Amino acid sequence: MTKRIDKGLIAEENAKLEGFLKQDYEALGAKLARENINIDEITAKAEEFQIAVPSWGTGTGGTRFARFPGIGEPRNIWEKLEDSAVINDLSQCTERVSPHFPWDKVDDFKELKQTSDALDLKWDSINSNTFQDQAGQEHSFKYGSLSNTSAESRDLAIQHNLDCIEYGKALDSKTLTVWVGDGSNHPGQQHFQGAFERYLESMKKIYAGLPSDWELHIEHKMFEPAFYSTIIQDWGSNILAAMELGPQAKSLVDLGHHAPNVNIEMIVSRLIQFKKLGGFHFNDSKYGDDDLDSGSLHPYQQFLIFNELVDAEYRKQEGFGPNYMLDQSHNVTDPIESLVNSAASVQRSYVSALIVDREKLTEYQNANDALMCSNTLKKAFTTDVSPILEMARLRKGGAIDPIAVYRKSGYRAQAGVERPNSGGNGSGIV
Ligand code: PSV
Ligand code: MN
Ligand code: MN
Repeated sequence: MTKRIDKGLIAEENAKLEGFLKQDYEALGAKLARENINIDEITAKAEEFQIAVPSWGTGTGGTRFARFPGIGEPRNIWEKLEDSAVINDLSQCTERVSPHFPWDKVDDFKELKQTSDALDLKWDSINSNTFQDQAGQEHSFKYGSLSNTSAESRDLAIQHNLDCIEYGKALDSKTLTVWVGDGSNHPGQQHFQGAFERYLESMKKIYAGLPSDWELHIEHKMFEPAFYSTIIQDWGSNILAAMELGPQAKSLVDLGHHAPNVNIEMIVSRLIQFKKLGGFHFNDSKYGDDDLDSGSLHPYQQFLIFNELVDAEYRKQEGFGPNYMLDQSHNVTDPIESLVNSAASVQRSYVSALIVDREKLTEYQNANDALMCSNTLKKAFTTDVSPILEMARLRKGGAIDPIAVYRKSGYRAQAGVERPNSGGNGSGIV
């Protein structure tokens, strides 16, 4: 097995930076104290923060034009777990992995659970896949899965989701995430209402198979692979489906799945208000579902989303507790580095939102002082909370500078030796 990141190396590298970190942390602590914020309380919250890593994200992504495999890519779910353990060793905020079936091929789930336990990893939401046909599949998903006009194709898709629940039980997961590629490419190709009725009928059968302590997360996406219409194209259809199914069904927000310029943070607020916010797939984008690294382009949007999430936390909103996950495609970077960076970027948004002066914000809102409302948010956003993130990692045994430690560890080069011929990421993208 590829070695984890040596704790000794982490300690050695941390020792070089600890003195500077202490100075920066004290300076930030003094600044925050002037605002009546106790820095250690914020750091404790940062230490609690967790975001799941997608199993498919540990391999190099690609486009429909090309994929350029990296060195030593994981060849199976066991190797993806090894990489996930490394990400968590360094970041100390990614102890959960979200699998995707059947991309992740597993014969023995008991063995897989033992492996994840040994690596101190847990399982997040189970992702089903009915957006492509598998080898030898009897009834195709070419014209849809859960909404297909063919009952045989629908039954196959339903059964796959029920199987995913069983896999999840073995892994001690509590959530099933359903994203389907169902839709149409031509006006008139599909009867909108008929297709949505078939989808709901299928989803009801999946919902009926959910254990009582599970949630079913519905992921919407505006376009792709269908380019004219998509069955769950936006949060409207999403919440309608979730409401129709029942309290265990909630909506999942993937940041790249909206029309350009849509106010995602307001969608988040609406979903929170109606107890329908199930979870997130974090990524960033410029044009569409780009799946770029979280916060690499729109860190303020990410912060504004966390402003809503922290507001719900602050108000102790009933039924609030979404799953956080990354869903990215790493085409030109080492996926481990991107995932470590992105986890920290999302954690940063959380921490920045924690230092928003909510009492003042409410006062300004009630007084209709638009400028000061905006300034209150900007003040938190522009405060550099890096020392808090670094201290949280240090206190949990992670790396102050995770990318530097990772590069020094030589993990990727070693993976290249131990994983020969690793040309594929098992994600089905070629
Ligand atoms: C679809 O674009 C999506 O965001 C869904 O979450 C899929 O399961 C995932 O990407 C796969 O990459
Ligand atoms: Mn997604
Ligand atoms: Mn996507």
